[in-house]
Amino acid sequence: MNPDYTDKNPALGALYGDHIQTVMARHDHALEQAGASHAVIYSGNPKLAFLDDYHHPFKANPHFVSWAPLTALPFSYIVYTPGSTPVLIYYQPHDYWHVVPGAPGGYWTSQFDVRVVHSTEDIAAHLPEDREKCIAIGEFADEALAFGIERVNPTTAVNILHFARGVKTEYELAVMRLAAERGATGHVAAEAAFRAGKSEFDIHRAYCKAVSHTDPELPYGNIIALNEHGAVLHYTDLDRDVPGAIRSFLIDAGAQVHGYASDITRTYSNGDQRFQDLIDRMDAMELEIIGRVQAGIDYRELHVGTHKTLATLLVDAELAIGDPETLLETGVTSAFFPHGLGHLLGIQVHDVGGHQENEAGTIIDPPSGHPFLRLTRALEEDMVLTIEPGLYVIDMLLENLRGTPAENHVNWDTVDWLRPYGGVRVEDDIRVMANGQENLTRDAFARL
Ligand SMILES: [Mn+2]
Repeated sequence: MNPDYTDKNPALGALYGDHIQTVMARHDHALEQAGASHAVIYSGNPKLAFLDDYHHPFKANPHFVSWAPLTALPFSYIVYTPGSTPVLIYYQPHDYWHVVPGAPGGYWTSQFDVRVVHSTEDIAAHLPEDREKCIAIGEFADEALAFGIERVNPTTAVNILHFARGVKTEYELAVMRLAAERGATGHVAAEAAFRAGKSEFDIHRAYCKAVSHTDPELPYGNIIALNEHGAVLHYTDLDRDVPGAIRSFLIDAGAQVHGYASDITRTYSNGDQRFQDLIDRMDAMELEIIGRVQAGIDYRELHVGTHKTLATLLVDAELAIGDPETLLETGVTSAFFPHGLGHLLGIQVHDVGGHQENEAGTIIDPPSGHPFLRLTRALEEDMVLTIEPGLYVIDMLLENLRGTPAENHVNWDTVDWLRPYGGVRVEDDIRVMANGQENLTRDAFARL
């Protein structure tokens, strides 16, 4: 039986009060530093497609979601004044064209002074009168929806809040364990569809059904890649046809619970033992790197260290020849593994604050030669991040090695063998602990 993913889940309700205390303390600090007295956080509104009367799927302001598990509540506001119960202006339009949000209900209601409004004209009356002492946080496509607040998304406050969000509360960790479990359920269904010889499109449908998500509810577009499609890092085409021969399956897909994401990748072989051996090597390497995760570790070093470990793996798998230092220096490992080791995870799949050294917003650049690394911070307890090493045949990158000192360090025959399989990526979601880590993903698979 599936766990309770709703906002009636009593276990989440028991943790939510402390979560709100933490969120309020973060806003107390942000407001003080910004020299303001009230935070007005706008949920956002759907946007129209160009020259059309249809809206793009609504995506709530992540700042709003950090307060409440309300991912489908446009035109709503949270008004927070330090020392007072936060006010939730809950927009429930009179509208017979669409389904409107139901009456407020769920564990979150006890933490807010909820004011239901039926018209945007009724919102202003619930905002603080001294607008010059307010900051607004959100995307205001229509200036009128900021109701005269001129300080919109001030950098001082936003940097503080983004930096703080890197560390999760107990409530957030519980929600993310559920998101991991939901995603794992989808992965099991997707693997079964792959074993049954389905197309990418039908594997995708099996996944969405298992996690009970529409496409816009997925935290990111599913990567469902058969054969060489696995080498396209963000492959989202969903081929409708079953390929003539099915060799491999790379799936990078997550799920969400109350706006928090999981982000999980697995690679499967369709019976070929040599490719399975490569998957097993990558799986063991991923677990070994996860074993290095703990508070105080610099994620940049973890990423560069992965290249060294990968170099040894490439030699063992007969894809490369040479010592690890040479394979790093000549760019061989980067050609096989051209993306970052991982990123912060939370309300956003690539969560904010990954490059922030501090709450003032000082940026830590990725190490030279590794421009795509999204997390450069030192790790702290209760951060949640991904570890996702990969290895692919991307001809565009491997061809760049021709005519360079790297050329003789690549075993091109093995590259030719691997090309029809695309590549391998294994990704888990990891909570940083003081002296180790919690693997949200493996734990979730084990609970199924
Ligand atoms: Mn990821």
